[in-house]
Amino acid sequence: MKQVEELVLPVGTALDRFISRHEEQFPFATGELSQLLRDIALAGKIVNREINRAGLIGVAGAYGQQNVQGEEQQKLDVIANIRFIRALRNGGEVCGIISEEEEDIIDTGSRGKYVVAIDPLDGSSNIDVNVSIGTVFSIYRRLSPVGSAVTMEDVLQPGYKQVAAGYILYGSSTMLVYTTGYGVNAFTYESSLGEFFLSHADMQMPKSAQSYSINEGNYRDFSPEIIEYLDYCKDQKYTARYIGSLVADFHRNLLKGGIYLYPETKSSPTGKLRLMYECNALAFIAEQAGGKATDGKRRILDIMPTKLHQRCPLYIGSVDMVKQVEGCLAKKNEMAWQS
Ligand code: AHM
Ligand code: MG
Repeated sequence: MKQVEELVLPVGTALDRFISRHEEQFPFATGELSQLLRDIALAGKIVNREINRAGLIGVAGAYGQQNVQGEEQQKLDVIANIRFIRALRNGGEVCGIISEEEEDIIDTGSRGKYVVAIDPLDGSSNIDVNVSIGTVFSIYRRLSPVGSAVTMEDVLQPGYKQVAAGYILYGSSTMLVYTTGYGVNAFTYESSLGEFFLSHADMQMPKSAQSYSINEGNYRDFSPEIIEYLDYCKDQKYTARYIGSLVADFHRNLLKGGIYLYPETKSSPTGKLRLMYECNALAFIAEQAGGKATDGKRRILDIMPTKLHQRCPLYIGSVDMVKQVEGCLAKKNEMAWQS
C-alpha cells in the first residue's frame, strides 16, 4: 500500500490558488494585479496550444511582413501578439500595452491602473524548428490618473518600477515563472488538467557556475574585452550552451547557474535585445533569485528608457560571473575615460 501511495504524489498548488494566497503581500490590494496575472496565464495556455499544433494547422513559417524593427515576423509571432493583447484588453486591468510587435502604445481605453510591456513570442529563429521559445512580460503601475489616456511616461518607466514580471517558457514542458518582488516561483503546465502547478518554489540562482551562453558566431565583432572573457571561459574549460532563445537560455542558467551575454557588436552597436520587452523582466527575476543583470556599465533595472523599442547589451545570470564580465568591461570604460 505504501508503494502505491508513493506513486500518487500530491500535485502542487495551482497557480490560481497561489496568486490568491499571495495577494495579502500587497497592502491595499484590490485583486487587479492578481487578475492580470491570471489573464496572462490564460493567454499563455492558448498560445501554448497554438505552438503545440502549429505544424498541423498551418501556422508555422513566415507571416510575410516585417515588424517595426525590420525583423521578419513569423505567423506565430503575430498570433501570440493577438492572443496576449486580446486577453489584456478583455481583462480590463491594463490601460496601456507596449509590444515588441507593435509600433506604438496600445491604449486599451480601460480604467485599469497597470501597463504591460510584452514580447509575445521571443526566439523567432526557433519558432519553426520545435525548439524552446518564450513569452516575456513586465507589469508597471501607471503614473497618469486613472481614467485619462495612457501616456508615454506611463510605459517608459525604468525596470526597478516593475510591480511584477515573468515569462512563459514553451519547452519540453511549459512553465510560467514570475516575481512580484517577493522571490521567484515557477509553475509547470499540466495540459490534461489545463492548469499551471507550483513546481519550483522560491528559486535561487547558483552564485557561480561554469557555463556561458553567447552567439559566438559574432566573435570577430565583439570588443577585445569580451573576447578576453570568452578566451578565459575556454581556458577554464567552461561549457558553452546557447539555444538562441533568451527565455530558454535564461531559464537554464536560473536553475543550473551560468551567464548569458548579448554584447554590442559592430552590426548592433547598442546590442540586440530590447530593454522594455526582454531585459527588464529577466533582470527583475534574476535579482529576485540572487543573480545579477547589467548592460556592462549600469544595472539593467536602473536604465531610464527613452524609446519604446530601445536596445541594450545584456549580461545576466550568476552573480559572480556577471561581476567578472563587469570587471573586464570596466577596463575598457576606464581606458575610454583616460583617452
Ligand atoms: P527576437 O525577439 O526577434 O526573437 O530576438 C531575440 C532573440 C533572443 O531570444 C535570443 O537570445 C537572441 O535573439 C538570439 O539572437 P542571435 O540569433 O543573434 O544569436
Ligand atoms: Mg524578443
